[in-house]
Amino acid sequence: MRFGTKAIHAGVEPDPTTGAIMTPIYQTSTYVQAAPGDHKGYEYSRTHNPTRTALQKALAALENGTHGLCFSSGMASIDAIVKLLKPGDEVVSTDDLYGGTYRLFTKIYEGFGVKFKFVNMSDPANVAAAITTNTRLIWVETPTNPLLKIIDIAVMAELAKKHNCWLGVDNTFASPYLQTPLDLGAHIVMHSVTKYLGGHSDVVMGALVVKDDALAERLAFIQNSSGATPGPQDCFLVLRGLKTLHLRMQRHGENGKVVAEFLSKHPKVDKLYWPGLPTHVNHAVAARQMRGFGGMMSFTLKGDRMEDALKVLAGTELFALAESLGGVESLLGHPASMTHASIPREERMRNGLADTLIRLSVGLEDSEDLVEDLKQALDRV
Ligand code: P1T
Repeated sequence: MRFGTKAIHAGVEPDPTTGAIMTPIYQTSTYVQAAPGDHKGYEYSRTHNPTRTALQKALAALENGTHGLCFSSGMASIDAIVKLLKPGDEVVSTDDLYGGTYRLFTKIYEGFGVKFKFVNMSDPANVAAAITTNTRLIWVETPTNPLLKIIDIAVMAELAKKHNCWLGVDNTFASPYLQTPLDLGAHIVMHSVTKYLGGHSDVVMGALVVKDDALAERLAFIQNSSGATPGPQDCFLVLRGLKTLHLRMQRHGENGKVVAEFLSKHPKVDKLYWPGLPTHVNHAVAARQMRGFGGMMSFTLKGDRMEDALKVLAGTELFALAESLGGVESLLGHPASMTHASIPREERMRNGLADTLIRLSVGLEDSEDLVEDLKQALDRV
């Protein structure tokens, strides 16, 4: 089955009792048993819920995996992966990554004795140099948030295989429409479902997809034991969102290209980070491992003055100033004070995340309107 057909049909079947074509919202915490242990596969909704099961199957199919696991947020899904580790284990992670992931790693799990190294993964030699016999996980985000670096998943998979550790890929910025890391050798693919998969800025959720039965069993044990599972109403909303994922991603990419081309020629724009530009430092890897370049990008202004960046951030009318991304509406954000504020400034500076960086999540509006909006905001500078 091809991607669009899977987006609409995978995981969902007409409801067995009524024939309802849409998976019902099974708003129940528990299930009646005929005798102890004599049930229909559902005992308690933290463990299993039919609406969640349908979504987990759909996500597994879209990522070309065999097991999907949903969590109450993207962070809860990353948290479940780190719970596979024990004190003394090491993680090699990308240096440019979502601030919340950095915070979880350094402020929570370092306290439990797990060690994290953050390296520029655009050069695989940095990863190879950071791996020790204690390394259990290579954690990749690609494209990275917010600098849109591209990391070669297949090369990371070779390193993971050689050193007998897991490769986990945060696929939030790409979505499975643009990139399927399990096909490139990753062991675990992770999503902030809040973003493109949900697609309508109305749900917070996370997910993991794997294709190894034993790993799925361990993660399902953690999912149930820690209990950060989403409710059925949210699962329903994501099931609905998935049905248009292919159409939305296509349009995000088309609009992204128009906006990137506009910004790339604008005299006030200095650096522009969008992997679809031939001038992007990792464009060749992006063109090889992705099926398009998406609608996320970041830029700085010439002169690098904070007051100018603030004029743009406050000056757009269509692009709303907000955290998050991947919804139908366009958003812009200021990583240094918003999504990445939990990363110490020296660390951000070292990784090239400027105080003046502006991040765009290009939505599905008419691209001419988006360009006009950015143009008038840049005119204020
Ligand atoms: O917000 P949550 O659903 O818990 O997902 C966390 C997360 C994980 N990974 C990536 C790449 C992310 O971008 C996020 C969340 N990011 C934002 C809220 C943001 O605006 O960047």
